Amino acid sequence: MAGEPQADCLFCKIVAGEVPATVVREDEHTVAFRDINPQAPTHVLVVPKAHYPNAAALAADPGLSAALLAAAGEVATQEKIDESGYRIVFNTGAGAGQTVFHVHAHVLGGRGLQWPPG
Ligand code: IU
Repeated sequence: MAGEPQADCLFCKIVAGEVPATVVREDEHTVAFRDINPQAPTHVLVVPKAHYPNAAALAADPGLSAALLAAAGEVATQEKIDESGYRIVFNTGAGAGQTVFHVHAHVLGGRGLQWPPG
């Protein structure tokens, strides 16, 4: 069923507290934790607690999609990167660099960010 935890999913395990992570924010629907391999001074991943493999699949739940984006914005405020500017990225598909197939928003900031990304 859509959204059900997947036994082999790393981020489902982080959500369940079975794998440690540095959690910076949590609410009823989302968890935000620091990326283990940060690409910027602030690099936080925001995930829905429910399992959806990517952003396109998450779009089936508009309320949860909105909750995830709101949480990403709140992380940016909490991390004090909201005024300097930050980037929210959903790598979608292996060809775009997605390596963990539980949808996650990368929240990146704290340095200048180039466009287009590599
Ligand atoms: P991607 O968009 O699927 O490539 O992002 C996955 C991210 O998950 C990537 O930035 C990793 O550094 C990060 N990550 C993590 O934070 N903790 C882990 O145990 C593993 C990956 I594996």
